[in-house]
Amino acid sequence: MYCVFFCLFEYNTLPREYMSTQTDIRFKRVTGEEALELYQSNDLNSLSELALKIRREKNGNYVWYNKNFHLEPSNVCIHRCKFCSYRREQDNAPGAWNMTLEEATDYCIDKYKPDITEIHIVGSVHPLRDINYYYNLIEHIRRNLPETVTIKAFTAVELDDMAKKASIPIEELLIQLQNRGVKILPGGGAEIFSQRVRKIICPDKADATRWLQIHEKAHKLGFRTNSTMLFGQLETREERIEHMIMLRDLQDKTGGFDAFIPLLYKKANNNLGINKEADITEILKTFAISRIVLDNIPHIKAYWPMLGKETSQLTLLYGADDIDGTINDSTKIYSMAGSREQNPSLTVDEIEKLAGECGFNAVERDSFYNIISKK
Ligand code: V47
Repeated sequence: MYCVFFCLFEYNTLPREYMSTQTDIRFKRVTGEEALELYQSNDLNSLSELALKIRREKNGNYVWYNKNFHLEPSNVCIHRCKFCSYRREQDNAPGAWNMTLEEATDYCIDKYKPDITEIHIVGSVHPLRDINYYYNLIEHIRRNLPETVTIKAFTAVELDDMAKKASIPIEELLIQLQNRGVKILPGGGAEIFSQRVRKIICPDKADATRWLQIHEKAHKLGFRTNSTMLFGQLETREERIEHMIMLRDLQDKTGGFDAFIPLLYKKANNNLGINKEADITEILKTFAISRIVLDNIPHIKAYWPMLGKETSQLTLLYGADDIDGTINDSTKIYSMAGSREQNPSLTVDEIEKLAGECGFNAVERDSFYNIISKK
């Protein structure tokens, strides 16, 4: 074990090396076997040290955040993902919602404050909504919110369904959405790429190949996109590393991913039947390994509405550099799955405190990681 840590720290002498795009420091690229060896280590201090070195080299002392809110137009979904606590079978099921265009627009107008810079739209694969609803939704939002608000919208799974229903190629859908104002794709729907696990937890939706293909095509059209991994469910550590390496390979080709977001599986109100969530050491290790393996993805995001504020704070010491945003009580996916953050909202002061208590500086960013303000 010592040997793997030692090798990775010896930046300049190693045979296969990765030259960071931002500085001259060279890091050795880890293999899957090395990553697994690091994962098996209980030396959390060294894992933190290594992940911190990499995050400092890429992001200095910054903890990035933005001022954002989410729109979740519906939770009625054709897919029956076993881990999902959010979906409902039909519009009239208890706890279901399905916003009309007017309701969605009014919601956005209500949530918007002058300093908000991003709206994150993610919902479900509704059985009856077609492509016109989604085109109109983006058009209405673009007309009603100022240009200073970037639209980040629709996971690869939602896009796959829209394109299939409309019988159009995914490129055409992406171009139509881009023309209407979508700039970024969120990273959802990736879950875990392992076919073995996907067959059990989400057998009927876009598979790993399709998810990666949609992101690749989006990158080629100029979209920035995020990537995620749902961990702490049925997957093994090996499968997590395979997932990361598949993302790393695509990033080598396109460079289009801005962030990787390890999403912690939450067990309440779903059908996966797991009664123990990943514990804190597994969470911290997963963040550190992500930072180490994904040497070509600039940001590791700690999505605090799911992790909780305290755990998110700790992940900053294990490679995370982005804490998502202020949210303003606008997402239900994680509160319905049992997150401690039942009405997630953070003020700028709270974000600055959260980062500052770990020795970092909170920096407000726009959707493309340009600095808006820092202290
Ligand atoms: O794909 C659903 C996850 C994702 C549960 O791109 C669950 O900036 C844990 O992708 N326990 C959607 N996770 C959310 C998402 C996201 C969130 C924040 C930021 C960004 C970004 C993207 O939520 C799904 C799935 O992996 N999810 N149910 C659950 N019970």
